Amino acid sequence: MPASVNAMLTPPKPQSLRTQVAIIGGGPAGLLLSHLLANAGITSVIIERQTAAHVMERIRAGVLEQGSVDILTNAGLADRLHAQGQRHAGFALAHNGKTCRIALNTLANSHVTIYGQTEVTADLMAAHIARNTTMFHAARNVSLHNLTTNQPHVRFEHDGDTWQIEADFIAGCDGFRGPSRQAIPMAERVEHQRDYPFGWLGILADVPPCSHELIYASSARGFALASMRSPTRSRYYIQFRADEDIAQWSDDRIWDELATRLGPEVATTITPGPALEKSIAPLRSFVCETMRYGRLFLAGDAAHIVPPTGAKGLNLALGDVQYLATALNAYINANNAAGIENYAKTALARVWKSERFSWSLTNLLHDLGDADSFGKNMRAAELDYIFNSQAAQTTIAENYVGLPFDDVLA
Ligand code: FAS
Ligand code: PHB
Repeated sequence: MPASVNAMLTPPKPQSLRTQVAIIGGGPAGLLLSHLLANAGITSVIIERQTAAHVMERIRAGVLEQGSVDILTNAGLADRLHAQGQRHAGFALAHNGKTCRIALNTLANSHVTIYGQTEVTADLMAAHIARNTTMFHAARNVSLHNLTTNQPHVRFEHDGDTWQIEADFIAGCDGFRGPSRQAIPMAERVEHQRDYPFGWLGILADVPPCSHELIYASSARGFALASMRSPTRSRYYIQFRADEDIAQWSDDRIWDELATRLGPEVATTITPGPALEKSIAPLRSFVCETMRYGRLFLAGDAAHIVPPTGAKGLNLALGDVQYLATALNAYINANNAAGIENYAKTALARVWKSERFSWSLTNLLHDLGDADSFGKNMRAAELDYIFNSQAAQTTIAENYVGLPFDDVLA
């Protein structure tokens, strides 16, 4: 066979790179992990399917636990967060026109910070550009190999070239639909899932928030949430049936529905305005118990999903990454394998508690469409109990501000 044809048939030798940790997914989990590793003198490469602009445009979460603020602060990534984030010492539950304030500062001796995931991602990206991190955006056909050997590698296409990243470890930070979890043989994977027959319709608008703190409302027409991004930018959500068509929901219809569900008192303080963004998020609870498979470690949405009612998604992702960075640092720089051995167990302990809180708040505050009046009365009775019990409010406050971290090296 002529050499030219042979050359054409033989795939070009992939470009290859060697690093200590290959990170799949350049969302908040992957971006933060690379920073924490670099702060410990450990090299990494980030492989992201979307463009950097696409990743930066995502709206998503808005509430940071104090634990997440501490992680970003200790990593030297929180200057803008401290300058622009809003500290909230409480939030309100609303039901049948009555509201109950959950005082996070007095009941749980802590608070949360309102600072959008978009801003967190922008800060992480800016710091990566400053430290010249190797990042491949718009990577295609990412695949994972040799996970149970001590020479795993990742292959992908980028700008028409095939790349192979040789690494000591692979971190799967590629979200719910990424390839990392799928690379774990089904026989090795233990998964738990609960889907909800509704989603959230979110709207972002440059109007002043209707309240200085968040309001979670349970109404006969379903759930609603009044949140914010800044004193001039508001974020609202309404419970949305999975079979509904967003095209049927004009901005005016959404503002009217919010006024109805948040109650007459709050309705007078809502400032409607044109939607900058309108999107639907499905609600799901999901846990993959196999957060480690050989040299592959999963973190964030790649391993677990919570309904956003408890504002835990982003916070759990950042918590996982802190555990993983500590574990990899101990192994690589101190030859201490305790952390990588404990990682899955330690991370899952916190994940399951946040899953429970998010699931219980979702069931409490949403219209579950259950025909039986008993279920409805159970929820009404539980809300009535919470509105009148400091003990019940304290439980909610403790979980909302974020549960403590264990020592992954212990
Ligand atoms: P992410 O999904 O943020 O990042 C994973 C990255 O992997 C993405 O950039 C993706 O493009 C990349 N990736 C995927 N496949 C890949 C492949 N084949 N190759 C390379 N890269 C790949 N939480 C809240 O608290 N409040 C909210 O209101 C809220 N809203 C949400 C709305 C939506 C639609 C979603 C999906 C989540 C929402 N969350 C919310 C949860 C959210 O905050 C997540 O928990 C958080 O983004 C998790 O961060 P990561 O684990 O980094 O996953
Ligand atoms: C948000 O502001 O996007 C937000 C806040 C609290 C939640 C979920 C989302 O529970």
